[in-house]
Amino acid sequence: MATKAQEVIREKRPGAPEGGPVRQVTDFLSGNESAAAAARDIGFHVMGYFPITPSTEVAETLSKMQANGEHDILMIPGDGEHGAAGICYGASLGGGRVLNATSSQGLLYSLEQLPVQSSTRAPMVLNLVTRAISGPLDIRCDHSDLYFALNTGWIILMARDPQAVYDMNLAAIRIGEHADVRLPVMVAYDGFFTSHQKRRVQTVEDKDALAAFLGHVDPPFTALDPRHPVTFGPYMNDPDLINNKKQHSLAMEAARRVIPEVFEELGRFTGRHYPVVDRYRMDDAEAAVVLLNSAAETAKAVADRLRDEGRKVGVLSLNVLRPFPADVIREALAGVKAAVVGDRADSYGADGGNLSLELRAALQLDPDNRTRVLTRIYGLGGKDFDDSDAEEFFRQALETAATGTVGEAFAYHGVFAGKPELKFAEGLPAIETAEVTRGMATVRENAETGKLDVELKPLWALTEVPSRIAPGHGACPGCGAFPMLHQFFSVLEGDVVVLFQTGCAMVVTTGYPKTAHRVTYIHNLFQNGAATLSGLVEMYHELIRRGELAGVSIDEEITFVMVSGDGGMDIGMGPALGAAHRNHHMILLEYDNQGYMNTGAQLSYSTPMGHRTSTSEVGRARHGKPTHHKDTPQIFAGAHIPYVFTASEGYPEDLMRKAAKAQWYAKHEGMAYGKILSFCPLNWTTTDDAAENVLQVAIDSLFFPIYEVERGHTTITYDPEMLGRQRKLTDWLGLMGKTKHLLKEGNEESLAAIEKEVMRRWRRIKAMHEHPEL
Ligand SMILES: Cc1ncc(C[n+]2csc(CCOP(=O)(O)OP(=O)(O)O)c2C)c(N)n1
Ligand code: SF4
Ligand SMILES: [Mg+2]
Repeated sequence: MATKAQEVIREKRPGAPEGGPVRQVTDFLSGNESAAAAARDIGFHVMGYFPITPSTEVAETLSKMQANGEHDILMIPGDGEHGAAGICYGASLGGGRVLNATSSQGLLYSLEQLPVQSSTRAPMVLNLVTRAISGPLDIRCDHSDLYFALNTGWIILMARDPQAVYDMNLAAIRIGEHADVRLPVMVAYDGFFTSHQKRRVQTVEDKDALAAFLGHVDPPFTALDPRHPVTFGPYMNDPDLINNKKQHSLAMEAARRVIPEVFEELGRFTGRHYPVVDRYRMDDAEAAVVLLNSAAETAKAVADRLRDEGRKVGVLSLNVLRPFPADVIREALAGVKAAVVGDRADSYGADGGNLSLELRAALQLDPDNRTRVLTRIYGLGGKDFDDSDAEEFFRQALETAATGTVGEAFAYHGVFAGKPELKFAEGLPAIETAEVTRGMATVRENAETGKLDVELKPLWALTEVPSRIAPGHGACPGCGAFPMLHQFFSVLEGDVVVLFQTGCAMVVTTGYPKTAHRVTYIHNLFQNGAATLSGLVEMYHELIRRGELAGVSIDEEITFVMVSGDGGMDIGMGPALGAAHRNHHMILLEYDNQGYMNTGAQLSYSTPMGHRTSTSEVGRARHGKPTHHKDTPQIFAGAHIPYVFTASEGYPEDLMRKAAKAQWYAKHEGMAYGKILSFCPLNWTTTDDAAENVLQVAIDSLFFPIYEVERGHTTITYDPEMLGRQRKLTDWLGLMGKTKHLLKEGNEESLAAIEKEVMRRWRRIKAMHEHPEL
């Protein structure tokens, strides 16, 4: 019997309009733009997101649209995808419509939240723009992320082209919110192939008709009705948990029925029809190729050609991956003698990826099954799947159909043995300890002040220290990250091991098979670098303690340095603070370029208020980032590590003195953290050679105070006020394209808010400088 809530839902769904498809407009959109257009048209209440290539553009496009007043979705930037998924989960418990978009590591980082959401039956839509998962890092398409989603309990719709992305987003609302289903829905489309290729896409023009099609759903339960309190997620174990899971399974079964119903209605509404399984020239096919998303479209063109030659071939691809349409597949393959199933990800050790394994399982339920199945792992890391690949798949399927025997049931397609005779080109030789141990800085403890005194050799002498990062990396001209890293590293004595978190400095220095690093370098994803390095530091000390690292004494200790962008101090803040609280002997060095630059200048929490980024656009309805910049040095000061500093490449002596202190503290007392303002001409929109002036005015306008916190005591090491060099904040904002709008009429309020906050923070630092107890 239908519940009250279900009756309400059904009542409010008038369905497709009578008399043909709804009024639509034709646009020329990429897959990501289609997802954004669908989001705009659906009018989600909340979007929680975190940028990751190739899905970032969904949030970026929505940000542009928002600045132009085209929608009013509340867009909440997460501190990482785990946070974004949490935001989405919370928002969906409130009952409105919720959106997210992610890829690859983003999906994996949020993975543990996904079953929490599906098991509490909280619908939302997540656009998964498929991309290879790390490691090694690769930003291009395969389905290794998607396959991890299969056990999350989410419905998964597949979108083979930008039009399907738009349509599936509409369908996702109806399916997920259906009273018998109530599950979150993923819409999966191929990174770059679909996300970035533009096609003609029809979007709904008649917004009232769309609103009627989508209907309005009062959720059966909401977390926002205090008169009817609800417990979401009680502690539960045997025997309730298994019953709970059975209900989840029943919801998936209901989706099996609901999805074709919704697709049919969508077909009437838009004129575009989506079967659960797309059968292309399958009617009398004897040999088939089974593929997901864009690769299936390539195979279709090849199938046409082979059909012209009289070959009985067809292409099967899925529009729905969860629930897995086993019955439909079995039926579609009933007359097929051989099928090559292409998996764009491996399930290592299982002799197949998930698609082929599930397809095989579906077939074996038919006692009369005669279809031979070959699994081919293809297209990993964005490797193209072109006509010749499809031809090869058909050839293998036809051959198996003709002979009735399967040669190789499982194989990788498109790999090659390489040329073992070719050796790696030798990189630059390792840096000898003596080369970099030149006594450039002499550090002494000052018993009177309780601080360290540093004596530096003249600056010119430092230029003779060989760089631990070789020239020839691929950073933009004028990029500030490398001059400042060079300044910092040239003071460090002895051996150094570095860990770079994901970001510009990492990406531009290690394009396989080359590396610009002349010391041992580790990359870990930017959510976990600090934890990784802390493990290595402790292993090092443990090996020394046990006498298992021959001949190493404390005086020749390795210095461990993690290099992170400001974005890494958002998503990786938890592990970084964990490392800080454990006080490992290491340095955390943050180059702050005020955004996620490597992925195209999205806002980070360190982006100052009002600054334009690709996710805080400027337009008539929005004026840049709405919140103030994160005060990361003060967060680390609050963790009471021995040494915290800020610096700028514009004050090399100050920076180098601080580098020497950081090394001393990392060696003798524990963690040192430093934030260095790092020039990014590309995204700050300045000329390449503007670093000196822009950084100087950032400091003189008091936006970026230069100070250190040594054993809890704050010292301002360059005070523009005292030196009579203070500048107006507007002097700084006027220097960059990303902030010029703040000086225009209509931004007075934002400007006043920024000025007030900058002064408040400066006064606080000043007070701490003046009062040793603060
Ligand atoms: C879990 C995860 N989410 C998102 C990304 C995409 N991503 C890689 S680097 C980066 C931005 C890094 O910003 P920041 O640390 O400030 O370094 P920058 O690029 O500015 O130098 C993002 C969003 C990723 N690789 N992994
Ligand atoms: S985008 Fe900015 S931070 Fe990244 S390499 Fe270019 S200048 Fe440097
Ligand atoms: Mg950055």
